[in-house]
Amino acid sequence: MESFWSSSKLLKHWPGFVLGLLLTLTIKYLQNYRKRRPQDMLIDGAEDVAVEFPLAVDNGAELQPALEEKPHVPFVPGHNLNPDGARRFYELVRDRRSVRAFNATLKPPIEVLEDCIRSAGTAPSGAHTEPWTFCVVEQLALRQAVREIVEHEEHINYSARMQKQWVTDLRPLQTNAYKPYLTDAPYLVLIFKQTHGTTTDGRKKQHYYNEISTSIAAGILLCALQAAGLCSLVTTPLNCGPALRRLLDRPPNEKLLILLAVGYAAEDCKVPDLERKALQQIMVKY
Ligand code: IYR
Repeated sequence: MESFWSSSKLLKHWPGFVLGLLLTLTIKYLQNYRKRRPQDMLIDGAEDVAVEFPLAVDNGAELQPALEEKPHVPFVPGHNLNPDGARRFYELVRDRRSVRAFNATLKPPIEVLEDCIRSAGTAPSGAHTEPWTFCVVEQLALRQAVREIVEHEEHINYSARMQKQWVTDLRPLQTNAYKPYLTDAPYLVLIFKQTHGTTTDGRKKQHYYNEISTSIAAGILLCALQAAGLCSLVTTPLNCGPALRRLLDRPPNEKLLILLAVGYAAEDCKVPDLERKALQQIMVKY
C-alpha cells in the first residue's frame, strides 16, 4: 500500500486532479442551471411548480387570458346565517358523519342534489378555471358497474396492495372490500378534477391548482348535502380512476378525485364512535 501511494501518479499530480475535478463539477453545475426554468429559480419548493405550471410553449402568438378582461364590479357581501352564523354552521357540520349503510328505498329529489352541486360550483378556483366535473350516477346498472370495478380493485387493495399498517389503521372503521353502499345509495357522485381545459379557439388551457380547487368544491358539496339533510360517504377508491373514467365516458383530462355515495342513512345504520380534535389542538394563534 505504502509503495502504491508513494509511486502513485495520483500523489504526484494531485493539484492537477483536484483542478480537473473542480472544472468538471463547475461545467455540470452550469449545464443543470441552464436547464432549470425561470419559475423554478424564483420559487421555493419547485416540485409543486413543475407539476402545476408546465413550461408554456411560446409560439409567438399574442397571449390571451383564459378569462374575459372586464371592469370589476362592486362587491356585494351577500347572505349570512347571523345571528350566531358561525356557531350555527359549526353545529350543522359537526353533526355530519360518514355513512356506510344507506336506505336503499328512499331517494332524495334530484333537484336537491342539483342545488348541492350548484353550491360546490361556487368554490374558488385557480384563475377561475372551475376545473371540476360532478358526475351524478342514478341508474342502477351504472351503480352496479361502479360497484363491480371498486370491489374488484378494493379486494386487491385490502389483500395485497395496501400496507399491513394501513389495513390495521382502518380496522376501527370496519371497512373492507365489500361495498353494498355503492348500490344501496340512490346516488353516486364521481368528482373529477380537470387537469387542463380547452380555450374557445381550441388551445390547451392551464388549470392551475386543479386538485386543490376541486377538493375545496368537494368540501362545500359535503356541507351542502348535510344542510339538505342528506348523508354522504367520501371514498377515494385506490386504482379505480381510469376504469371509472372510461365507464362514464369522461375525457382523458378528467381524473377521478373523489367518489361520493349520497342518500339517506339506513334505519339500523351505525357509525364509528369517533372523537374530534379540540380547537386548541388544531388552531395556533399568533
Ligand atoms: N378506500 C378504502 C379504504 C379506506 C381508506 C381510508 I384512508 C379510509 O379512511 C377509509 C377507507 C375503502 O373505502 O374501503
